[in-house]
Amino acid sequence: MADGALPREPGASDTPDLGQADTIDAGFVLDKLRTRHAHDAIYTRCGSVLIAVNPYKRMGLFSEAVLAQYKNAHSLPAEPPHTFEIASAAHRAMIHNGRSQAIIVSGESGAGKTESARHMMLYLRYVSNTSPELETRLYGSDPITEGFGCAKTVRNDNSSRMGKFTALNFDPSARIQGASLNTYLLEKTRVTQCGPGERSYHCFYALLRGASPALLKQLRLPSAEPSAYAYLAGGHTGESGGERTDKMLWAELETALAAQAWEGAALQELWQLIAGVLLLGNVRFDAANTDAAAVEGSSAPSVAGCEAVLGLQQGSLAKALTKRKLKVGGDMVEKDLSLVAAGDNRDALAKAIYSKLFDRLIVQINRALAEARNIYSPRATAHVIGIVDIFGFEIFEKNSLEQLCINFANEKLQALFTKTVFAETMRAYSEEGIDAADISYTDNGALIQTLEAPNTGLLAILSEECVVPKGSDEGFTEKVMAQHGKGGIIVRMKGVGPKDGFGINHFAGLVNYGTRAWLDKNKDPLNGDLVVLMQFSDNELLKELFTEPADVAPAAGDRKKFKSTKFKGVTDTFSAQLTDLVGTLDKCDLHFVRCFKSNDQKKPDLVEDAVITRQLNTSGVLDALRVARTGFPDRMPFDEFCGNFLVVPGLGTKAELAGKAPKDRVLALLQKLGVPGQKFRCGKARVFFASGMLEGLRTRRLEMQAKVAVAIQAAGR
Ligand code: AOV
Ligand code: MG
Repeated sequence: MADGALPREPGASDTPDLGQADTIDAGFVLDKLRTRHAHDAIYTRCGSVLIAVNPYKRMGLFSEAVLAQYKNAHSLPAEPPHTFEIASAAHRAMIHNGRSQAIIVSGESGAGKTESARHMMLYLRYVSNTSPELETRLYGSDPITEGFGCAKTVRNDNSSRMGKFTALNFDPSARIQGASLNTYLLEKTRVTQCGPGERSYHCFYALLRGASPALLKQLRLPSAEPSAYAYLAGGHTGESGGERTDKMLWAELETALAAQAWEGAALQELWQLIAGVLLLGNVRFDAANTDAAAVEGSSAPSVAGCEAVLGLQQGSLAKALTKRKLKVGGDMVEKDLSLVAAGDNRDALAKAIYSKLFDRLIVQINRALAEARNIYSPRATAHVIGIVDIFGFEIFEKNSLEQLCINFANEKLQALFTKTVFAETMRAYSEEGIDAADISYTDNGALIQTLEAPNTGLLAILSEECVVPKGSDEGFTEKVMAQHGKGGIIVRMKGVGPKDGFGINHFAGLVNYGTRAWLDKNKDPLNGDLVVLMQFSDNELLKELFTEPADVAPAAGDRKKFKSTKFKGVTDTFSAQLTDLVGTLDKCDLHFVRCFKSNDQKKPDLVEDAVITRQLNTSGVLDALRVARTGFPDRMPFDEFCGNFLVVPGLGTKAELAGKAPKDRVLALLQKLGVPGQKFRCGKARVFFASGMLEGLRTRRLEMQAKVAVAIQAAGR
């Protein structure tokens, strides 16, 4: 399709809304999605949810002409389904009902979440004015979050290795006045290891391939080849395979960082930290010394380079990596670390530097955004439109704590989905005496409780095990099974010992989790000596990153410290962030985009049935359909409806309906408006409308009012 053309639809006999179909089952939906995909109709409405199937090819669906088409649509849904339609629905709802809105984009890795979120941002930016400063700072921040937070994986050449929530603040006149960004759970392990065919974060390759030889030399990097660095050498060392080459990203990063005030010494320090991570990876320890680790002779240049770029005193790094200071009686003594412990120490430091730097980049983006906001509009924010782009549900052959966190997040979002699409509708129906007996849905409330309940939940048990004397992975697994093993949510894992893992029956299916190293992963410990060393760095940025509170996890068994500093594991922080996010989303009207992969080979024009079916099962889309088809998703109290429509010229005067009871007035008005009986239900105090009906009535009201206004003007001439 030529750029600028309108989206094509398969034909009049096809429905772009599965909610309108007569029969609903997985086979039917699969068939529809396949047919539509074959006609390049990648979007399908499913009641209030949009299904977006990744086409793996550019289709010209996002041109200015298409933007204008959705902006100028009289009412929704009136156009072919599109991510612009969802963004438009959120934008219009914000203006109409004065509430904040959020769009939750979910789906498997590589399904198109980040692309879809980008398209919706594009739309919101197109329909609302904003200042040039905000434009550059918000949209210009993209290369930073992508460069430092995305990486090539086997599933996606540009995979987001963190969750992201972008909020746009609107002033009372619906202009974008500000924005903010939150990120969740950056994947730290990728900094020190990446599997075959995968890469570490894009920024490392951008630096090596994009920076001048002079800069690389200043950064003490001995080679521009990724394969020269141990942290990168284990994975794919070529380009990511995406549309943006590493050199292009470097150029974009230079501009984007400058726009966030990363200039001069600060910018130099930033790249010094990235170089420092690469050099740290090249520090090897002598394999012969297993009990008392020592840096290998050939690693001396890496150590020296690392000390230079990290602003450390000569000779201080090797010592801090291989020894630990202990207090014995009143004296400090040095204890040798084992070969394994020294390696862990080095990797923990690299991960800490990188993840703290990433957090700092986000803080800086938010600072710049806040400044731009003050320049532009000092008025109070009236509403927010937020977009959540978060890692989808993960079921791998081997699953660990990372998958549990990701799947926990998906359970929380699924609960919002359930609540929005099903529970609220059901409750409203029953309150109003409308029969909806045959609509059922799966509620995951019990599972969420099993994971997050204070004291007894799985996450609480994990953090407690991190601080009790002799806490262990096996002990944790046993306690979880003792507490939850009989409820049917957490079950024994087949094929492993009872202390090595468990299965969890998620809404998307059974996932088996191996629990090895969970305590360490949750503690994410960093040797206190290294923290102190960083705090004395000459690199101001590094010093600042490590001077923030709560750097050191308490040693196992240190209960006193636990009580006083309240031990916070990785999962506690994540769980708190999630609660925060869900709290924000709870205050918003929610819209959902479910992204689907068409096949596992990233190929255009190919639909694999098993791949679609897998996603239908994990997305909750079929359940949503059942409700969308039978349900009446829009509702309005009788009084509000009369208030809105009694004033419409030509529908009868207030006096005519004055004596009637509210419900009879509504019925009379609906009759005058010609609304068919199957499109609405009257409850006790509210009237319910089938999907799209209310929006259509609103448009008609505006049109009728406009007609009368024109007539009055004409009469006045
Ligand atoms: P994700 O965000 O869902 O994965 P992306 O949005 O990065 O997935 O999409 C993956 C790739 O699919 C993109 O780089 C594009 O090549 C292609 N793609 C996705 N959507 C479209 C579209 N609408 N039109 C054309 N190509 C598309 V992850 O971040 O891995 O969970 O962690
Ligand atoms: Mg993504």
